[in-house]
Amino acid sequence: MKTVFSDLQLAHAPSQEISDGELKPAVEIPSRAEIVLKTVKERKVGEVLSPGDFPIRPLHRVHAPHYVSFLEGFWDRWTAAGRENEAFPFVWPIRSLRQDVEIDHIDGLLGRYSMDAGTPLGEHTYKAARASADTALTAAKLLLDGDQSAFALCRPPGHHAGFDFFGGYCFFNNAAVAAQYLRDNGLNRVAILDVDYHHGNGTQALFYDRPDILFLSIHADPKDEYPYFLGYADETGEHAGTGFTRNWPLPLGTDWEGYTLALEEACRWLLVYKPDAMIVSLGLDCFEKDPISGFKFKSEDYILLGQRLAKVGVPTLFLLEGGYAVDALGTNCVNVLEGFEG
Ligand code: 6XA
Ligand code: ZN
Repeated sequence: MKTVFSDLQLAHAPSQEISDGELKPAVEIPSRAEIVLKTVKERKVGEVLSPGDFPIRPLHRVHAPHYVSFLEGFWDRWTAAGRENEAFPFVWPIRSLRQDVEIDHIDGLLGRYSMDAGTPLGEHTYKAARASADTALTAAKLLLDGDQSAFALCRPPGHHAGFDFFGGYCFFNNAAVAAQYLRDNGLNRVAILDVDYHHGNGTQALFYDRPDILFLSIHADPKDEYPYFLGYADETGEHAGTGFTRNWPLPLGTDWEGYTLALEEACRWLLVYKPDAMIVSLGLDCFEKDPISGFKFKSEDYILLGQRLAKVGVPTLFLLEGGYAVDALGTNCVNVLEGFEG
């Protein structure tokens, strides 16, 4: 299986994040990608390719052009306002505040285009996020060109990012961009299986009314875990997309055994849907030692996950999402890829 990776993705290097009422060391850091790349090479998963340069169009198929422009111009505006540290949003246009006024202030814009205060933006964030989306697109193109599987070593991750907002360490929704690209280039049905510990709210929302992109997600119950406001079992799609979203919220403390029932159900949906390709939003934060999560996967369980996904029997694009136990991240990730390849 080929891996796609770009060094530019390392340029987004946040130092701190806001969590638990503190400024803590950031967990979505470049070494995550570096250890995965190192393990891919050591265990000889396959060739490592650099992404191609894609035009802005595939990104605009998923994200609002004004949101993309906001991210692109953000650092210049931020520094022009006299700021020099990483940026965090802190005010949002929620219920009873106006949605219809045009915002010009950089702090207002940060709130307008975000869902949380936990996602630092820095000088090179846009460049890295673009490279991450290009990584996903390049891997998607490998499938279109006939590869049966590919691994997009994406960073920053994507599944929380929506049409016009960032959050949960995500800026561009790499899985969604890849799915739409596959649709735009001849595939009729694409499935996204999100196995990150957190619900992929951005991906779900982007395709909620569409039958051509099935979204399946297994994750920690949002009543106990981020993102709290989406990812419940009664969310099953709307309009033409009714029945084409499925969520399996699981209790904190879930281990591989507790997970497999949901995974089997998700695989059954995949068999019925018969997608032309499947995208796996591969978060590795179900791992027992993940510093921000509460599931109990062991490293060996990731081999089983890969083996099970292979049985679905469709061209598969693996795309890195979360996972913060850096020391084990390479092992866990390559376990999935090797399990898949058999
Ligand atoms: C709140 C937790 C963000 C979750 C990030 C993640 N700071 N999403 O791993 O999949
Ligand atoms: Zn996650």
